[in-house]
Amino acid sequence: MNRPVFDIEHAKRILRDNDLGGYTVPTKGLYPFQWNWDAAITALGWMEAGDEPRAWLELEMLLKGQWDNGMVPHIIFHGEADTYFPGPEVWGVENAVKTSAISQPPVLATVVRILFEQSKDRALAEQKLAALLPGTIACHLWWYRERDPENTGLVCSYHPWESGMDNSPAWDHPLSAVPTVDWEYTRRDTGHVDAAERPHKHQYDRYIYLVDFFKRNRFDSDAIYKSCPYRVQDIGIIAILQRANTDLLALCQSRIDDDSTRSLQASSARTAAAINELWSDELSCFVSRDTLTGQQLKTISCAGVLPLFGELASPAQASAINESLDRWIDGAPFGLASTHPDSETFEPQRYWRGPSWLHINWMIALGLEAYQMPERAEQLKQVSEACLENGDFWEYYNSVTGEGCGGGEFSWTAAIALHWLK
Ligand code: 2M8
Repeated sequence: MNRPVFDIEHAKRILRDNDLGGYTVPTKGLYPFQWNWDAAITALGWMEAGDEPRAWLELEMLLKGQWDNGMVPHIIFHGEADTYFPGPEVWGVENAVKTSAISQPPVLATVVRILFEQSKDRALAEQKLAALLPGTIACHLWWYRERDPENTGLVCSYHPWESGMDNSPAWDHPLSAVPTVDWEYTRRDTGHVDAAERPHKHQYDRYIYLVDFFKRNRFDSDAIYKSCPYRVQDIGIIAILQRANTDLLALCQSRIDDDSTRSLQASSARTAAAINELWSDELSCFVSRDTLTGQQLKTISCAGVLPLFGELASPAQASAINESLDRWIDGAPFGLASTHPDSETFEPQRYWRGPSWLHINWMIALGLEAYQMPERAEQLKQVSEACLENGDFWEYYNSVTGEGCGGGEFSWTAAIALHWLK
């Protein structure tokens, strides 16, 4: 295949157009603030666009929202906008920089490592790495301390939004145990995007209940851990954190060697020792687990493939997953479908219930390469390029038809195209 299949200048223009002065919105209107894992992926695009200072700045702006306890929130409300719900007043966080009260998949350290290794301006790279390392270490320590207080090796998530895969069918059951919010609100997302491509009201009612719950509990970690009605060991977050922790420790080598790095090493080892609890022989895939019921959440989703990226799978598990990818891609050729196409809950156009997401494909392809499966990694590249062939950079793609879905002119899609598919 002749690369690239997309217009490089168009991709760069999207980043510039979505730049609100040091941070990049995912897309205008629908998501008018800075999102955590979007920012990390987008920084990769800024690097490829040849603007190294701007790439580093994206991450520095993200850490401006970091909480004193180390959490990097999922949304940083740097500016004001009335096109998104729920905004800062609903979250109720009183910090100087307004933020949400949950986090998102911590791909940050992996991106810091890539930027550091790719950077041509070595003096700048050293300076920015030194500036970003303390916050990134604090972020990982936060995950292990606050989200795994019993040292199980498997961190937990308190909200489907924290997974980044908001309405994945994996969350249907645990979310059904959450009460619905008892006040009226107006969603803004379905004013920007076809409702058939977004979550349902019954899911939003519970998303907002949880936002209220964190506020009612004054964001107190202990209280929330003990009583949150939604507490899931999310295989996507766990795998991404494991990869990021390896990358962070590599960056710390010969720079930082103290209690914090020793603690991070121990955490990685605990995760590796516990990961089989999240393997399903029946599904030939990793799955998440509801810690309130102890039940595995039996959905075959792209998150269950991410342990390849985290290098958490055994060789036998990796080949079982690889085998299942044949049918997964045959059934949804503009993949990788976020939910397996043979699943009853598969919807090829609805957000995280079946569409394909190119930044996830990139992570999985890296995982496949780590497991010496270059042909499969190349196939993921090709299906990703097939999505881009209609000429725009959509938020996600219908995995059966290749049609673009959600928001258009989307930062992380443009960025990952520049970084991975150029
Ligand atoms: C989507 O999530 C937000 C809530 O965080 C939303 O729908 O309002 C998800 O796709 C998430 O993964 C992503 O980071 C965010 C911004 O692109 O949008």
